[in-house]
Amino acid sequence: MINRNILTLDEFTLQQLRNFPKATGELSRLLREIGLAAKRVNVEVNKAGLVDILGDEGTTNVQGEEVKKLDVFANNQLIGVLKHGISCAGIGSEELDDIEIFDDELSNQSKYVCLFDPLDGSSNIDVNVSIGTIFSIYRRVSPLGTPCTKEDFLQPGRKQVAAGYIVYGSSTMLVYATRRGVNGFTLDPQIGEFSLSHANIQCPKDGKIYSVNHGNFFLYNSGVKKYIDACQKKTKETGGPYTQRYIGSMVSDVHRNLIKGGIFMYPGTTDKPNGKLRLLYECNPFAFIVEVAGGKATNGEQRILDIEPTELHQRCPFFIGSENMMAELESYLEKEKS
Ligand code: P6P
Repeated sequence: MINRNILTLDEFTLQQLRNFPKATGELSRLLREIGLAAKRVNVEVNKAGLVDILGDEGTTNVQGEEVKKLDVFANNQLIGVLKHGISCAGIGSEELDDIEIFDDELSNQSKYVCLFDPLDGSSNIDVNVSIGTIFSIYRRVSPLGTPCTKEDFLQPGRKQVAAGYIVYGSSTMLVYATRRGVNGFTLDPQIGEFSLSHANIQCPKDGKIYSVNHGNFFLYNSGVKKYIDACQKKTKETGGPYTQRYIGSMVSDVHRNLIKGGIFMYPGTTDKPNGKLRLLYECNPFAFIVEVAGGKATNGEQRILDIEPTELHQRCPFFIGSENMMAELESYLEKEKS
């Protein structure tokens, strides 16, 4: 007996559709397709220790990173559901050098394109640390009825129609945002459906958690170092004490800070001034989600969502989290500029 008080993802997206009678239902269908791929990935992630799906695929992806078998599986699942659906004209993926244009009659009529990191944090797979899938959805700028083009994907993050992630953690959660709000769905293994568990997620304006890789401390610029130093010196009287939480899996780190309040930083370093994280399918989706929830996201100089992309896999420094913590960080960065 399905508990009618708890909406499934499918029921929720259809309910949202009722609020927009003119909507075609394409976005709802696209979100449900991503949910289906996530359920299939979840099955493999949950048994990763038992079957020969662990370990490296023996290839390296466009990032030059060893490709884990689960990476390839997750990438194939997402491409499969979106290519055989009728709600997406093409995709960009961390695992693919270039975009994949679906170029069939129905897909060419689709309004949307999708970018994703199919399995972020995959270096953690072998040691059972939470990992995640991140996705970003844009309305095409190319004419309907034609194959999608690179320009459909190189849009600033503020143009996103929807964005979300799946975190394969102690439970499996799908969180997605549209301009109407951010909602979280927990996979209910009894019915095999994502069920609404975190309605209308708001990012607390303040927090006591800061997340950064301290191993790179001496490679950060002085403004970042001074902010981290300030975090370590917070007392009860100055809004602390803060705690440092960093598990090296961005989806989990940002998800925790979104729910509890906090700041996540992946700054540029002296050797990698653009940092490590990818603008299109890591920074933009999370920036959209956290801004809709009331937080902020910048590259240290400008709003992430205003960055005009030039390349599919470009990186950018990344600072995201609670509004007031981000404001304090920015005050340190500004001071060092002057
Ligand atoms: P570092 C995982 O590989 C990832 O892309 C993000 O999920 C994570 O936040 C970051 O890299 C961790 O990188 O250099 O701190 O190990």
